[in-house]
Amino acid sequence: NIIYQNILKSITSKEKLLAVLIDPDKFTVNNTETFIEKINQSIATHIFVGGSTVKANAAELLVSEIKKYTGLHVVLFPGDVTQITNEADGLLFLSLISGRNPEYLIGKHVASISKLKDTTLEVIPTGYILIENGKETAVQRVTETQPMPKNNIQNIVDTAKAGELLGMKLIYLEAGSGAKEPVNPEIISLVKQELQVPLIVGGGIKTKKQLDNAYKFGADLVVIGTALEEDELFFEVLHK
Ligand code: 1GP
Repeated sequence: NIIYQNILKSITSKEKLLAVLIDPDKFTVNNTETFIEKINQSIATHIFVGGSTVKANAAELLVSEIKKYTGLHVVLFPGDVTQITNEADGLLFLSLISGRNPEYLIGKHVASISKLKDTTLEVIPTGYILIENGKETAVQRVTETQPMPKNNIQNIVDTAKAGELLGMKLIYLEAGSGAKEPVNPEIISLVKQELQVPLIVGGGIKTKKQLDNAYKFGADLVVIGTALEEDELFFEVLHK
């Protein structure tokens, strides 16, 4: 379990981790080489692949293309079972613990087992928590769950802690792809204080300042998707 060990190590060494999220549904496979080259020259440490509405096989095709051009670990961040492919290195086995839809708490997981039987993927159980950010997000729409109200921070903290006590190895605070505002610093910091396991933060991070803030308040790994997809110039402030 090299991917998880590396994440754990980063906590003690205080090295901050950055995952660039590529959504197979929004990404043109022909751009892979140039885009991955930019990732290679940036401070990114991981590549995540996944999305809420990906067509069958699109993820597999994209991952095998990505692997040609980078040595970074490619980790699946799947919206559905069809996105699971052994071409990747790891899999965030996400349970949407902010919601109360049994399909996304355990149903999809059961359905994925035939695919995972002989898998070479490093499977990392992850508690996934969707937080309200002012507008409806794809995760909310697809999973038919409500995000957690951002004012009830204690409830968010308790949810994260419950995930950890259930054995989840990572907790992911999600504002939703393309969120207007990232998860607010107070939430990050109060959740971080209660957790032993590493904390991932993503959704709506568009500036270096917001990235640094997420780290400052306790994120161990930050995920950026939309901002890099829409404006590759953002890579310039993320240079190694
Ligand atoms: C979404 O947290 C990720 O699931 C990244 O969000 O696309 O807004 O960067 P963005």
